Amino acid sequence: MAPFSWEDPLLLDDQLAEDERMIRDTARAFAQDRLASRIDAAYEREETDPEIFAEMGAIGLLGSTIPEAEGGIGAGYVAYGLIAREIERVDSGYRSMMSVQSSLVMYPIHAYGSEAQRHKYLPKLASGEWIGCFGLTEPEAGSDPGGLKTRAERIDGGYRLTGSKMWISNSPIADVFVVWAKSDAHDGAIRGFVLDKGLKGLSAPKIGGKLSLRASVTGEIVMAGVEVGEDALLPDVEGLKGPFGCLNRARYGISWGVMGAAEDCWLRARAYGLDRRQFGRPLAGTQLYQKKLADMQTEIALGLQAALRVGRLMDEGRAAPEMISLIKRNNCGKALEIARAARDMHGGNGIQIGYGVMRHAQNLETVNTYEGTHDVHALILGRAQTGLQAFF
Ligand code: TGC
Ligand code: FAD
Repeated sequence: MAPFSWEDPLLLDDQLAEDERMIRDTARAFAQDRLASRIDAAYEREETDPEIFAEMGAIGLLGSTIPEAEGGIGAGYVAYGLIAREIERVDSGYRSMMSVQSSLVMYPIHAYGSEAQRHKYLPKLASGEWIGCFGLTEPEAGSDPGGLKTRAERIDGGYRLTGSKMWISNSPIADVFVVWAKSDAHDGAIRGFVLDKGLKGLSAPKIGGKLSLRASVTGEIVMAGVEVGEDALLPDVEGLKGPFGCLNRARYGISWGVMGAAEDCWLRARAYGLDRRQFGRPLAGTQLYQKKLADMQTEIALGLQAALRVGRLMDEGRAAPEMISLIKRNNCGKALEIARAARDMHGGNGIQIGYGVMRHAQNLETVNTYEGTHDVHALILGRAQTGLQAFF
C-alpha cells in the first residue's frame, strides 16, 4: 500500500493538470503574501480596500474563465474553483469580492452582453480598474427573486429604472452595476441592465453593523428613476434564467471557497492542539480532539472531491444546476460546522481575532445564507427527486 498523505488524504493534487496547479500556486502565493497580513485589521475596522481588485486583476484572478480576447485568462472552472479556495483560505469576504466581479458581473456581460458592452466593460473589470456589483436581492425578495419589484419603464430611446436592491456586495465602491428588473417593454419579464456609477438617481449606501464578512463591503442600490439608453440592456437573456446562469457559477466557486476556509480552521486546530497542553499532555493527544480532527479531514477531503467532480463536468458542459445546489449546500454546511468546532477547540483563545477561527465561523454564517440558503438548496434538491414544488 502507498503511504498516507494526511494533508491531502485523497491525493487531490494528483488529479489536477499542470496549468491548474500553476494557477492554484499563483493564487496561494498572492493570498498568503498580500491578503493574510491585512485581514485582521480590515475585519476589526470593517474596512474594504478597493485596491485589492487591481492587485487581483494584475495576476489574472478576476474573470479567469473569460476568454483572453475579452480580458480574462481563458481558464477552466476547476482553476476558478482553486482560486476561490486559496482566497477564502484567508477570508470569505475577499473571495466574495473576487467571485462577484468574476461570476456575477463579468460573466453576464460576457454571456448576455452586446459586443459593445463586452468591449467597454470586460477589460477594465478584468484588470480591477473598475469594480462591479450584482443587484438581484431586494428588501422584500430574497429567496424568492421572482418577487422582485424593480421596474424598467420604456422611455424615448431607453429605460427608466425605479426600485431598490438590498444586501449587495461591493455596491458602495462599485463603478458598474448589473441589476435585474421587470421590464414593461418586455411584458414584465426580468431583464438585466448595466448601469454606470454617477448616473442621476443612482446611489449605493453602505449597510453598516455587519458581524460577518466585515472585510467585504455590502450596500443597497437605490434607483430613483435612473434613465439609461437602449445600450444598457443585456440583449441576450430574458427571465430568471439570466441571474441564475450567473449564480450557478458563483455558487460553484463558493463550494470550493468554503473548503479553503474549512482547511484553514482544521490546520489551525491541529497546530493548536499539538502545542497546547492540559492534564499533562497535548490536547491533540486526547481521543475527543482527534475525533474532531478526523471529522474535519474527512468532510474536507470529500467536499473537495465533490467540487472537483462538478468542476470537471462544468468544463465538459455536463453540469446540472442541481449538482451545484448539492455541493454549495453541503460544503457550506460542513465548513460552518468545522469552523465552529475549531473555535471550540481553541478554548478561550478561539474568540480572539488573531486565531482566525471565529472570524471564519462568523463569515461562513453569511456564506451559508447568500447565493441560496442551505434550506433553499434542500428544496431545489427535494423538488428534483420528488417532482413536487415545496417552496409555497
Ligand atoms: P423556477 O420556476 O425554479 O425557475 C424560473 C426560471 O429560471 C430557470 N432556472 C435556472 N436556470 C439556470 N440555472 C438555474 N440554477 C436555474 N434555476 C431556475 C428555470 O428553468 C426557469 O426558466 P424558464 O425559462 O422556464 O422561466 O423559479 P422559482 O421562482 O420557483 O425559484 C425558486 C428558487 C428557490 C429555486 C430560486 O428562486 C432560488 O434559487 N432562490 C435563491 C435566491 C438566490 O440565490 N439569490 C442570490 C442573490 S445573489 C447573491 O447572494 C450574491 S452573494 C455573492 C457574494 O458576495 O459572494
Ligand atoms: P429570506 O429569503 O427572507 O429567508 C429567511 C429564512 O427563511 C432562511 O432561513 C430561508 O432558508 C428560509 N426560507 C425562505 N423561503 C423558504 C421556504 N420556501 N421554505 C422554507 N424556508 C424558507 N444578493 C444579491 O443580489 N447580490 C449580492 O451581491 C448579495 N450579497 C450579499 C452579501 C451579504 C453579506 C449578504 C448577507 C447577503 C447578500 N445577498 C446578495 C443577498 C442574499 O442572497 C440573500 O440574503 C439570500 O438569498 C436570502 O434572502 P433573505 O436574506 O431575504 O432571506
